[in-house]
Amino acid sequence: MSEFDTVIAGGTIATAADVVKCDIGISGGRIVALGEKLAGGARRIDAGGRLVLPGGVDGHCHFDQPTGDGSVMADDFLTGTRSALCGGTTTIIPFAAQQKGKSLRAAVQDYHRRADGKALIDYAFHLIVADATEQVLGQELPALIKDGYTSFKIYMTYDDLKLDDRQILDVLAVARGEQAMVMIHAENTDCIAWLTERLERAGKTGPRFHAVSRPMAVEREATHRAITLAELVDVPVLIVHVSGREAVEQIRWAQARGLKIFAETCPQYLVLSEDDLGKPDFEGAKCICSPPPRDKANQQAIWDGLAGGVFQVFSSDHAPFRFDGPDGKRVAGADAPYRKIPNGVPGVETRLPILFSEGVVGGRITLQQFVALTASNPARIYGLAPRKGSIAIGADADLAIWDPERKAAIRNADLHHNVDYTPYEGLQVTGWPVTTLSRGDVVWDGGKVLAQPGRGRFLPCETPDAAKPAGRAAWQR
Ligand code: DUC
Ligand code: ZN
Ligand code: ZN
Repeated sequence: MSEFDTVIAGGTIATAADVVKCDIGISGGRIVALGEKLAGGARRIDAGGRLVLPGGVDGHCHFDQPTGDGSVMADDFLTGTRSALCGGTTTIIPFAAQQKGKSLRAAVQDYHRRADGKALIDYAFHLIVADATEQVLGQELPALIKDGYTSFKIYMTYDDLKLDDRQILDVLAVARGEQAMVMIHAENTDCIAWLTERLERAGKTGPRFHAVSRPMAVEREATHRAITLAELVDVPVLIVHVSGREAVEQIRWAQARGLKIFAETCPQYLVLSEDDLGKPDFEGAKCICSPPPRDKANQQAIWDGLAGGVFQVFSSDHAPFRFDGPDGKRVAGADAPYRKIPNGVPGVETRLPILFSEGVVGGRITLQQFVALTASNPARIYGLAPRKGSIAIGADADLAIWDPERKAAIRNADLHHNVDYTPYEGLQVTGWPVTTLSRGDVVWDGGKVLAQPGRGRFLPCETPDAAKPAGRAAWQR
């Protein structure tokens, strides 16, 4: 009998550090050998002419998350993970979201029920802390962090989710004490409300005014405030879905001062723009997300931030709402004001191909940067390394084998989510994952999904090294 269940032979492997020609030996779902001309293998996969990359870790996506406005997310753990693996992603981290007035622990239990028996690939949970009560701060959150839910998102806007500055300081202090990673949605809620009131009075309610109600200054101010709050508490934070230059400037400034500020951006800020929100016949609603897509100059600023190391994480922020039908983008009516249109774009399957094509093939980032941004860094920052996010002895054999030359236009008809559109329809991309392995199982090959519902496992996360404080903070002395 061979010592390997599977050998991936003849490929060029890439990690965040290196690009080398090397075979991979897999046994018991893990990588057990890296070397030239590995013999044996009950199964041999010819990766000649292909790139073999760590499977993607999507550190920000929303599947089957309850909403407060009657809308329903189109993807659950089955269709969401199916779409993910077809695009080369092998780990997802969606959100167990607390509802105001309810228990955080109950949200986690409910979210496990939603995932159980459905996921095709492995998954961890971030938490969303929407109600910073004494019970949550003193008991639920510390206990959940110890149980392996070591990262959580907080919001500076959205009425049903937002925390004020005082509450943010409280949750940051808990994160510091328990060594959790805090993700912050940074937009100034009062500015958005004030602008929206005036736009509505003037009858300016079409999808394109979504962007007018959330200009760059709204994000810039909140980004700066989030950085300041994190500095006061002396805790690292990660600013999610950064959309343009002025927020990038704030983060770069903070990083240059030695503050531990991490940052994430997403495909929609590279290839969509405010012009897409202005498409006629309500089509602009397809691209409504927050922060909104901006303009070409801001797209360039995001590229500069990716190439220059301001960003550590590139996620999809997949938030799937159907365009047609009563419970998606049109939940408040066929021509509803932008304020009532569910926020979010689908993108868990197209995340990697868009960054690969526009970034690596386009000469804007290196292949190693691509791997770092899409797999290794999110695994490390969210406490899943060394098991996930890299090609190394002992790591899970979560791999994506890419045809780096495959050219195609993105078509919703070819995607595997349960959404009836993609905002990237017609975008030409070069490179696509042709085979995906999850813990050594081939789950996507030859255009076919080969995984069974329920094979994906829940991953408790470690407290990330990045969240370990160095000594006492000034306010603790
Ligand atoms: N913005 C978010 O903050 N979450 C989901 C989708 C979106 O657009
Ligand atoms: Zn957000
Ligand atoms: Zn999100």
